[in-house]
Amino acid sequence: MKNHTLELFPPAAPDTRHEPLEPGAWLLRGFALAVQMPLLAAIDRIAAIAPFRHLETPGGFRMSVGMTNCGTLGWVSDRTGYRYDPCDPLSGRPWAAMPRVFLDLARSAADVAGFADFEPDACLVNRYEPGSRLTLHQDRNERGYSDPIVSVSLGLPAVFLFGGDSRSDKQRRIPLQHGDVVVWGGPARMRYHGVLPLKEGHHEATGSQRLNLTFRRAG
Ligand code: MD3
Ligand code: FE
Repeated sequence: MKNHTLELFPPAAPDTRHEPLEPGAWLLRGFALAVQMPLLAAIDRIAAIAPFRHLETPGGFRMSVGMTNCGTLGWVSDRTGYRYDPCDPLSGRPWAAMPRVFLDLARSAADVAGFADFEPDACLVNRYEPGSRLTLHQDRNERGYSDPIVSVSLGLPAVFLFGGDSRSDKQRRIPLQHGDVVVWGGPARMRYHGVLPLKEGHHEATGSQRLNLTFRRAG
């Protein structure tokens, strides 16, 4: 018999289930909620050192997502290409150190998904405003692909596009909410992915924005 418990007694607390999305990919709903305040405070400190900026793509387009980084390496883009850089090209200075709360969250999420001993050295911080989007792409600037990528969503919800190993493969739409953490490793690591344009809205934690952290082993 079908279990109707959740329909009759919906959880009063936020949903925190762990859902395998595809081989190698785990959605940990609400996994970051307990540390949302320290995460947001740390993002403010990171952005005080290296402000959010709209990078230029090698093709000359301005990215609609604002970006900054922390860790020993940061992801940047300019007319010469994409790369990880130990310094912020705007200031010539190193990125902020990876906050302890970032490291602990990324490591424990990777552990739950079966990737032991994840040691990220880079965290790209993405800031979405209404209309900001990320077109379909692969993450292939890291030195190796054996480590997972851990992503943390904060603030306004977004629709994540999870495609295949070819750009033209059909994409699945996955709504991501405040506090959700996703671990992408193994066979999911090189999948094409993107984010649909952010809808207008207000979130009590971030106002009119969505913030996304992606933890990587880049070097
Ligand atoms: C699946 N960021 O920064 S996070 C990115 O919401 C990026 O800001 C999106 O894609 C965002 O590169 C999506 C989820 C994500 C990140 C990396 C992946 C999914 C991934 C790498 C491989 C497969
Ligand atoms: Fe990506």
